[in-house]
Amino acid sequence: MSFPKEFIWGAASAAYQIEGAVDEDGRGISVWDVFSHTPGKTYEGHTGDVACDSYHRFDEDLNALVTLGVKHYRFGISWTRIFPDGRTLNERGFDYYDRVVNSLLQHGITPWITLFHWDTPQALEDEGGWLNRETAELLAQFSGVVAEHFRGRVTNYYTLNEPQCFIGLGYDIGMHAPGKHLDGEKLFLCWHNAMLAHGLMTQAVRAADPAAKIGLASCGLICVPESDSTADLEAAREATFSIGKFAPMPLFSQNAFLDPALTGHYPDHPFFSSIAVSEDDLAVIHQPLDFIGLNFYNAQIIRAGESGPEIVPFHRGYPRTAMRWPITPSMMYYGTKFIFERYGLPIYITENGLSCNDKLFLDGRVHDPDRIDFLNRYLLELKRASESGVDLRGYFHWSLIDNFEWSNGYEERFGLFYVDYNTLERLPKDSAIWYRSVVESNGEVL
Ligand code: GBH
Repeated sequence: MSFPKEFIWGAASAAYQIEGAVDEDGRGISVWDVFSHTPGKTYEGHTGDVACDSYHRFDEDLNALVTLGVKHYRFGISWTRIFPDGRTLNERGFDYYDRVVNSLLQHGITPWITLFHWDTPQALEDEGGWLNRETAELLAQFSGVVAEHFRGRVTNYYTLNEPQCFIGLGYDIGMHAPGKHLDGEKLFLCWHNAMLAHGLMTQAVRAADPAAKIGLASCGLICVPESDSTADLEAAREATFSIGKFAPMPLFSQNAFLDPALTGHYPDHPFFSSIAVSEDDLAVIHQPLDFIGLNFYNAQIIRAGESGPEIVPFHRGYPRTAMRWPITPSMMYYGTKFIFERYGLPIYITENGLSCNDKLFLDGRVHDPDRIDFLNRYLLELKRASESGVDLRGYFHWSLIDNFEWSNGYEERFGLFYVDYNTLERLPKDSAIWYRSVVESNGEVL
């Protein structure tokens, strides 16, 4: 027993975080261009103007993938390269992605496209962005055009990446683009339009390519039990799906997205009933999917208390990443188990990783034992999940290379490859070489 023979190993990235070339070949500006250029919004005013310059250096990214020996790459297509103002098609926008897809295929690497990783066209944002249903319809139109364009070359698609973040961080707490502060009905309206986008995107991709395989990429609170007693296990499961009690906001829950998308119902919580939603809309949101993608970083520890689940605070000195996110490997086991048992679909880990204070050592290399230890722990728990019957299909590491970490700019390094931001050179960290051995052995070296 171990990972299944067909288990896939990959790495992930997102368009705005790596591409740069923000005004080339007709690209339009997105909310992240505007937000990152607004003083005070990102670490030291960092922007994605150049990022890793992947737009001109895809060959170097390809080399990185080949070095890892991965046969799968998850990356984003920038909406504003293809529809600069959200409405007008710019065919030139495909040139770069044609190069990417064709060279991946030539190297036996399967492309996995993320259709939306947060880069709403600013022209649509100026009209209200996710407050408008039309934003959802236009994103679906874009998705259909992408699937049509790549039919025969690309089979795998993710619709939305983490609506929990682009609505929660973008429209509620304002920490991400477009930096708005909405609440109540307005916030739910944005959420509902994002859910509609997911459904409409799925329909549009299937219409353009009936052979397409489609999933979503969700995040949000995962709770792990303090002990392996049945009481703690059930408390952790209950807490994971109990909206608004343990997560910072109601929408920051896995089931805020997964319930409507996979069961056709919003969770039973006032936030999700602040506006009456029609059965027709719910039917649009509830589309047959091929898999669930989960972005897993950290969890909350829960125990069974006298009157229901309660939080077990992280003790002093609890292990944390450079970003101070707690290290909670067992989420790979419990999180995938809870979600598999609730929804029954095959699961891919679409993101998992950490930022470390990576730097060049005197010997000219990047030694990152913290990343290797973190991954070893998380992947062992993923293996345990797989062995215990969770239908796990694959793992994409976040991220292939260091990149623009949103409001944290280039301060946080999530890559298996170190990027020297002066020369833009990519250099394998120790973890890259280690991950290669994991990939080669299908996890036997863990
Ligand atoms: C993902 O989002 C994004 O998809 C990706 O673009 C990004 O680069 C990557 O992760 C790394 O950040 O409560 O302080 O312990 C991350 C979503 C939301 C994960 C907040 C961690 C809890 C942090 N994150 N979450 S904390």
